[in-house]
Amino acid sequence: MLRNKRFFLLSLVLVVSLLAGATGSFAQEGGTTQLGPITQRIIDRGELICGVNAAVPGFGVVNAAGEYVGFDVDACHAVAAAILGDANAVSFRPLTGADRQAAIQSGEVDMISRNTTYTLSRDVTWAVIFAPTTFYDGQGVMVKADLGVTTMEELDGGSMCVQSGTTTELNITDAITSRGLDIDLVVFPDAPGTWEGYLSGRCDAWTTDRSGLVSYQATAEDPGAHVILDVVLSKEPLGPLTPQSDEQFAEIVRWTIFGLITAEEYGITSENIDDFLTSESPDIQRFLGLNDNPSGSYLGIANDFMVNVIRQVGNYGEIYARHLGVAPFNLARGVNALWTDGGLLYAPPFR
Ligand SMILES: N[C@@H](CCC(=O)N[C@@H](CS)C(=O)NCC(=O)O)C(=O)O
Repeated sequence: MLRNKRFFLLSLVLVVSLLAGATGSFAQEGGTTQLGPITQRIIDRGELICGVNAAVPGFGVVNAAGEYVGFDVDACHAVAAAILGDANAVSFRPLTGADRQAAIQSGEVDMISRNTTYTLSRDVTWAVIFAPTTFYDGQGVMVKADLGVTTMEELDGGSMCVQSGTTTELNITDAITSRGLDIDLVVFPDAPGTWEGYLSGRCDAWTTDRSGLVSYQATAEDPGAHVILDVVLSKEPLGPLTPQSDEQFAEIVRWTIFGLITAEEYGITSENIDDFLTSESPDIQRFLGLNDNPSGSYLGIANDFMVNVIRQVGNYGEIYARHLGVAPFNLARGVNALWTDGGLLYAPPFR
């Protein structure tokens, strides 16, 4: 009787595992990759839902045609191309700094790609997985040129505009305290409000990520009227993030970002990708999933997923050049160059 019961239970476990395997798993050499719940829901709905910025030109903004565009926005397009084979299968949700935690925890968005700093407390308390850093940044301070200020110390006794729900707000408090300064913080809920507050004279200075300062200065009516001080108050490694509840989806996002960096390293672009499809190089064949070399199959997605990503979105360098390397930003790559060019961008091998 007991043996029969055991046999029944064992068979039940086997059938359930087989059924689970049949729904949303991809066969691959040496095993199967079970799709996680977020990957599965993206496939079922036929689009990715991505939380982005709508207020930082160059990184995430709505253009005149009503489309979301920018460096961070392209990370969403890349993930859509990786999973669905269509870079345009994305729906965007604008998020302010303070909206981010609730949006990712409630499942309102599948992922966020919005100048978000990778920190210990966010990693743990937001229950998220940060993808590789896509933009190494640091916090800066902007003042009006006619104020004649060149250092933080000269702002003693003055005021500074800052946005709530950001690392910026926390860092500036530390920076003021550690320097023994007396600077009043005037807090706003979003970037346009903070900028307007600074412009209208509510504060003497504006502090945020240097990328944000460059973005607003470059698109200001008179860029020369503002100066970004020669000070970096923090480390702000910015990149996408996904819920901890789906490690498999996080792997896809992680390797899509690594793929963008790797493509730049190999010199594979949206323009020349077809030339690489017949490459004799084992590295390239593995990276692009050609000639039965496993690549995307490890992730449960199209084996040649990076071909779709590069063809439709381009490599890291192309994305950077398209949004940040052009006027009015003309932002140098700096530490965001490849490691081979003295920068910090380094992707592990596709092997
Ligand atoms: N990297 C920082 C700051 C990010 C941030 O929210 N920056 C502001 C100022 S540039 C922004 O993007 N605001 C846009 C908005 O809230 O609409 C963080 O992750 O907290």
